[in-house]
Amino acid sequence: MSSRRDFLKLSALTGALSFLLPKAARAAAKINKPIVVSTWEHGMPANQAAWDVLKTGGRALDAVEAGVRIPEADPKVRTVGLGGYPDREGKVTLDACIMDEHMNCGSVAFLQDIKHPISVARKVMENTPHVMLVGEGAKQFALQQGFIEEDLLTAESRADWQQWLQDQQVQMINIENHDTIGMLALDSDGNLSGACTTSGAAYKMHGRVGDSPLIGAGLYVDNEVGAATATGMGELMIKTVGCHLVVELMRQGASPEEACRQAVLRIAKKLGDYAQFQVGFLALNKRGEYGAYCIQSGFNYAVQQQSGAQLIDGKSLLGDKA
Ligand code: SD4
Repeated sequence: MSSRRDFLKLSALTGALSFLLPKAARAAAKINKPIVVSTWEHGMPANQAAWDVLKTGGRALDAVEAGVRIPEADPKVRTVGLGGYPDREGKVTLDACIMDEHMNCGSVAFLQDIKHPISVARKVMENTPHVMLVGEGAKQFALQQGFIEEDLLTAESRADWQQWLQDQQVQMINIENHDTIGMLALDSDGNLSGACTTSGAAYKMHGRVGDSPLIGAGLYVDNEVGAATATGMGELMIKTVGCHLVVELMRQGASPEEACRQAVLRIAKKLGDYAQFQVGFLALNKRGEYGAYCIQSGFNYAVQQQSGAQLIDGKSLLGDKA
């Protein structure tokens, strides 16, 4: 009891004396919230939708779901949801996951014919005892939950796939072929959540699942520390459990950018063929600081906070060496 009283006295004293701190230290002590960050340029309109939730004091979980639903529904975004590039059999198969401040998480993988996998993932989290549903089971669950079945292969995606069948070149995931939206938010209450959704690597094998629906690989949130999400060649994130690694590095004191850089270095050290691929990590910590790092240049990420919206180029391992 007395230690609690001493603590309260001490807090009151430090509060009262905080004007004696240098301005920079006071600014550093302030938590930058609310804030939302997300991968690639399609993160800009997505962040705007998330910001509409956050700016009125809404919950980070609601913000990230609302945010990533924007590219999911946009047929012009060819790598998420409706209009996503299909697999090599011409099927659009979607992967998504979501995680909140209480370590609740939900995920769907290899889901077909449902435009908003992120919302199905949230229903898995909230309405089932499980974390992950895949394929036909995930679709049946979505239909039971009131989602509508629709054909996600647009005329453009069909035409591109037919073109691809001619030469069957596997594409490297990069700015010309950018994919997943991963989004992280810190709300006014200081709580973190994240969401990640994708149609996955274009022209992947039928049945292939990437990192994006895998908690720890494509997304991880620990409300004590921070959150991370990833984009790029999912196999590399799965092999290193990349987003969990980024959060653990932040726990050990790394800044978001340094944690992302260390995770990229881990991939580079362990996986000999890393230079052929793109991987980008994006992280946000409990103080509202953010950062990113990737293998190749060309990865960018969107930030929306009180001061406005920005699109930022991620630093890269190979780009920075050049
Ligand atoms: C995947 N990570 O399925 C996804 C693809 C991606 O930018 O993010 N591309 O491997």
